[in-house]
Parts: sequence; C-alpha cells; structure tokens
Amino acid sequence: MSYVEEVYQNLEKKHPAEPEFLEAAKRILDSLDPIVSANEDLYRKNALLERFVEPERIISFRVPWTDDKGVNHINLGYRVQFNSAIGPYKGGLRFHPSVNQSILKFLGMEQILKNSLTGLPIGGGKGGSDFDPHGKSDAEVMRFCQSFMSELFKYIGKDTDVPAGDIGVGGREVGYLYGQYKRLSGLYEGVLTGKGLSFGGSLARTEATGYGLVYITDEMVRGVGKQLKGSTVVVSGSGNVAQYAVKKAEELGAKVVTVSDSSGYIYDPNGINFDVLCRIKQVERARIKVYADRVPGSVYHEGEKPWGEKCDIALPCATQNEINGADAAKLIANGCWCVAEGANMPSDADAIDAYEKARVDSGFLFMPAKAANAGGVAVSALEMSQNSERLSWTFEEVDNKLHDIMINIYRNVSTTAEKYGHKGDFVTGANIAGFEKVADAMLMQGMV
Ligand code: NDP
Ligand code: 2IT
Repeated sequence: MSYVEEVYQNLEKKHPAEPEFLEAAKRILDSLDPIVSANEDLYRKNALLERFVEPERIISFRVPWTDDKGVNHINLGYRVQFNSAIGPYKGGLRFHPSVNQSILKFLGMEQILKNSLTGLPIGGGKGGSDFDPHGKSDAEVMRFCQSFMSELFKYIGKDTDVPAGDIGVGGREVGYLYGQYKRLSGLYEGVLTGKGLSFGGSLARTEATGYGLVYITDEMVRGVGKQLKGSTVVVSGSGNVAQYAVKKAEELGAKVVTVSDSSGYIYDPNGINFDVLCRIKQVERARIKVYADRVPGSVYHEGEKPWGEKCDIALPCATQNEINGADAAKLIANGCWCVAEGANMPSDADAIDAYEKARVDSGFLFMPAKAANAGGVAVSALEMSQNSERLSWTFEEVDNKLHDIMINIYRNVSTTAEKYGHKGDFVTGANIAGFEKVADAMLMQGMV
C-alpha cells in the first residue's frame, strides 16, 4: 500500500463521521502522490503526512444569545487552527446552519494549501458557527457576534490567528466581531481582516476574491490562446464572491448571464446588472428572485441551479458540492470549456472526473478553488501588512498586487503540474505547489 493510501485509511478509521473532511483529504492526498513518492523515506521518517492531515488544534464552544423577543438560543462555535508552519493561522469564519467540525476541517486543510500558494506568510485556519444570519435583525446579529467573540478572543491575535469573513460573515459581522475583540482585549490591532475602511480595513478586500477569480481565469484562457472578451459566463451565488466576479468579468468584456442563491437562479440574457444585484444583496438583503421584478427580460428559475444554461465559462461562487457529475456533463454538453472555482470545493468528485476527461479529450480548462479563489485571503494578508505598518495603500496599489499574485499562482500551478508529469492538470499542480512550501517548513521546524 502506498504511503498516501496508508495515511488516508488511518484517517478514515479515526474520523468516520466526517465525510466532507475525508473527501477533501482523499482528493488532496491522491494528487500529492507524485511528490510523496519522490520523497517517501524523508516524509515517513518525519511522519509528515500524518501531521499534515490533522489540525494542530480545534477549539469548540457554545454561543448563547437572546433574540429580539427575549427567547434564548444556543449555537455551536468553532475555530480549527489547522497549520501554522508558514505563518499565523489565517482563514474565514462561516455562519451557516450546515457548519460542523467536518466542514471546517475540510476548509482548514484547503486553506493551508491556498495560503501557501499566495506566497505570503500565512498559515491555515477556519472557523464559524451553525448560526443562520438569514432573517435576523441587525441587533440579533450583533448580540450573536459579541457572544461568539467573547469566547473566541482568548485564542486569536494579530500574530497568532487572524480570522476573516466567509459565507454569512461580511462587513457587518466583521465590524461587530472587531468591536467586541477590542472591548475585551483592550487592543486595537489587526486581529481580523475584511474590516471597514474606517478602522483598518484594506481597499480592494471586498472585491478581492471575485476580482482575483477573474484575473486567474483571464490568465488561464489566454494560456490557450482564448479570451474572456465576448465569452458567455455562468455564475452561481450572489454573495460577496459572486458579486465581484460578475463586476470584473463584465469589465473585461464577458457577458454574465446568471446569478443564484439557495432558492433559485436568475437568467438575464442582457448580462447581469451589477448595480441592481448589489442593491438587492448588500442593501436590502433580499432574495435573488427580486431581480426578475426589477430587470425586464430576466427570468427567475425557482429551486434550480444555473448549470443547464449555455455558456463558455462557469464560475461557481456559492458553496461546496454545488456541481455534481450530471451538472458537469450538462455544462460540457452545452459547450462550456472552462470552470474556475470561486467557492471552496464547489465541484464534487464526479464533476472533477468529468472535467478531467474533457481536458484530455478536448483541452477543457479547470482551475480548482485553492488557486482560483486565493485572491481574497491574499488581500487579507496585505491588510495585515498595512495594519502592521499602520499605513493604508491605495486601491490601485492593492489591486495591482492582487493581479500579480493571481498571475504568479497560475504560473506556479501550471509549471508545477508540468514538472511532475501532469501538464495541464491544475488540480495536481495546485495541490503539489501549495504543499511543497508547507512540507519544507514543517520538515525544517522538527516534530511539532
Ligand atoms: P456570502 O455569504 O456572501 O454568499 C454566499 C452565497 O452562496 C449566497 O448567494 C448564498 O445563498 C449561496 N449559498 C450559500 N450556501 C448555499 C447552499 N448550501 N446552497 C446554495 N447556495 C448557497 O459568501 P461568500 O460569497 O463570501 O462565499 C461564497 C463561497 O466563496 C464560499 O464557498 C466561500 O467559502 C468561498 N470563498 C469566500 C471568500 C471571501 O473572501 N468571502 C474567499 C474564498 C472563498 P443564500 O443567501 O440563499 O444562502
Ligand atoms: O476561503 C477563504 O479563503 C476565505 N474565506 C477568506 C479568508 C481570509 O482570511 O480572508
């Protein structure tokens, strides 16, 4: 049995109730096989893979809060401090009813490889709660955030662990979390990223994940002599990542014809109107179906996903496993020739098999999440730099750095894939390129 298989089987025995984590670990371990086989003795001697697959620490706690009617609730809160070999733990907080330890461990493992790919000094972490912000008043969200931080503040800090946003955690939540951290610790420090511009946030952080996704997609399609300009793009989700992916793709001359939320999707043959989208989602916090009432010619499809629409490029920006094998087959049959993942692990294993077959048959392009959506955490790391030097950079400065980082990620991923005999396979390229730096740091730091 190979070393990666051995490590995976032990993981399966230890964590049988963590399907999302096991799925991510299996996919990552399988694609690390070329680098692991080349270094097997060294890695085994140092128990490198056994250490890599286990988080350094998991903190879990209860979060009591009271709603506007005076009814008491208890949610679960977590922080998975996955790996600090290359920097302080860094990664978002997710507030969604589906959140559990398995999902946060999968996200933590993805995060350490993603953070490594950015080339910046940040380790990997992830956290959150099974709290659902939908339909809650601002006051309820504030009380929840304050209670969550009252426990979390003991374990984080600007040089130890720096959380940020993810699903259900945006500028409003980061503001409340920051206020409570400051109140409890007495410290005015860059302990969170994605902060408001008036208290240490970075210009372009709000846009970073969506913009970065489009920058790397642009680079990838140029790599095969194609262009974004004039292409038809299908986007899922309508949150932070989706909104700025729409904006940048349209700026670069693509037509984005869909956005969605968990209730259904909008098809707009004239191209999604970014201003209307932002008003609905950022100001009104309403459901996406409202878009069809506002924009003539657009249609709302209740309970459906957008993968049946004809497109050149698909940018899934909602959540994990939102594209299954049948969805991927539909996309490919309709002429889609490129998928780049804005969400974390939006394509399931069958979908990735379908992309891989299409890549071998006809040059289908696929950029996995840990490379494609790394722009968000990269600008978070730039926010940390600005906080440390107590300066703020201009939008253009941050955006230019983001653009360079995404181009470097594309080059690193594609040259690494080629180096290990998997030219054009960006899944293998991203996993190995991310892992190389983490492995090196872990080996040099000894058995910790
Ligand atoms: P938001 O909360 O801003 O938006 C999430 C969007 O996805 C909403 O439209 C939401 O619809 C939809 N969605 C969430 N869960 C589901 C579900 N189970 N089924 C269908 N739709 C769903 O989050 P973000 O835009 O920040 O995050 C989107 C994805 O991008 C996530 O996978 C996140 O991990 C990833 N990501 C985010 C980064 C960031 O900087 N924010 C950085 C890198 C990755 P509804 O309102 O109906 O729930
Ligand atoms: O998945 C991700 O990379 C994020 N949610 C962003 C994390 C961050 O620290 O900015």
